Amino acid sequence: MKRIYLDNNATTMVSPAAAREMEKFNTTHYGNPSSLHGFGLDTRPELRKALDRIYRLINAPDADDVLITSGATEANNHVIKAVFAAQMDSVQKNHYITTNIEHPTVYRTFEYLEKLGARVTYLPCDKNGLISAAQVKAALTEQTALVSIMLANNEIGTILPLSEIAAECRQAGVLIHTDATQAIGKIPVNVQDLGVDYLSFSAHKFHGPKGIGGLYVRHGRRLEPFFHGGEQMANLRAGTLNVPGIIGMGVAAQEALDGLAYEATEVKRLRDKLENFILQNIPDVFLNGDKQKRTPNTLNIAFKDCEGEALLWDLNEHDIAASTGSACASEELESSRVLRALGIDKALSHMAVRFSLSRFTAEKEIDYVISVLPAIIKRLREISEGK
Ligand code: C6P
Repeated sequence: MKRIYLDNNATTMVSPAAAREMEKFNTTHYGNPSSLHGFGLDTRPELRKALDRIYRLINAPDADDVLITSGATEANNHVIKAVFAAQMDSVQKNHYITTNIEHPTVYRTFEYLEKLGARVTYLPCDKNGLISAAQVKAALTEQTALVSIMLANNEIGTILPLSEIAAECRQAGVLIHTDATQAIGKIPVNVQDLGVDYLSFSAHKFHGPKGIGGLYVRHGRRLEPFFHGGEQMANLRAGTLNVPGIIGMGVAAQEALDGLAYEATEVKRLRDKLENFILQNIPDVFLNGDKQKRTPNTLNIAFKDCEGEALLWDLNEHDIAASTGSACASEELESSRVLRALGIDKALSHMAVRFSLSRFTAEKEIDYVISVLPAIIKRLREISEGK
């Protein structure tokens, strides 16, 4: 059997259809869309088509903007720093609300703003990784400029009640941003139902290419430019458009939308098969995150007396790829900040592993994992007990 990839929250395989389309725009239709000749002009209708597909994926009305970025990192940095820059002259609006389970591209950006004088409230999640609209309401003040809360968590998959949170923000006249990077392609994401002002995403999390993503901006919401020096993206982001990337993201967006029912049924069934097997057959295991309010592909589970890193190595020896948490924190010695935010025992937080599936995960792959996992865990536990 070929290698088994269960780390789809870190990144996904580019879908064959997206890869095929991108190839054309790398080799034959390689013009710069800003150029006034055939090579450039040829790309424009295809770019429009790709953007339309991206709008449809999040149900964005035509009047709203989707700023194409290099991914969610840029989108998160852009919106948070742009709101801060727009409020710089206002001592009245110097407060920000976020959570203690955000991706580092959000919370580290807020930590940076704190150094520049911003006041930031980091709302604590409950033991399942949930944040309530009531918590947000209680934290809102006359000074709050922006609330930034993720839609789905990357490590545990918990889905947060964003439409209720956004309703509280609207009521208070405060801007609301959500990082939807881990939600898109896994659950329906509809900016009109959510009622958010800004929303970030990355194509490589839904079988598009790396280095491309976007920031949705509701009509009428202000956004300071981040990159200056070009008229691209209505002067909001200078730089030659990544045409193959946008085209690939467009195809992936269409496929992600078409595949949502499959995610909710088949991908979830396979995730549940793995989860139920582990819970029923391996003693002393602890599920992290909310069992119900969770993305259908994600399973974060701690195996007592089994170091997460060691387990990853053993899985890798069996050609199975998983992770202990966020890929960008894989070099950190400290255990996951998200798991510690759940209040779980520090030692146990070092024993967690994230399995994340995709629509390309086959049942026989899950069956293989199930067939080798008990022996791997048993061996690692014996080592840890010094047997
Ligand atoms: N999370 C993970 O293993 P970029 O790298 O810009 O495409 O996406 C950053 C990002 C932003 N928000 C969330 C919620 C994310 O999950 C990620 C990427 C990966 O969990 C890599 S750290």
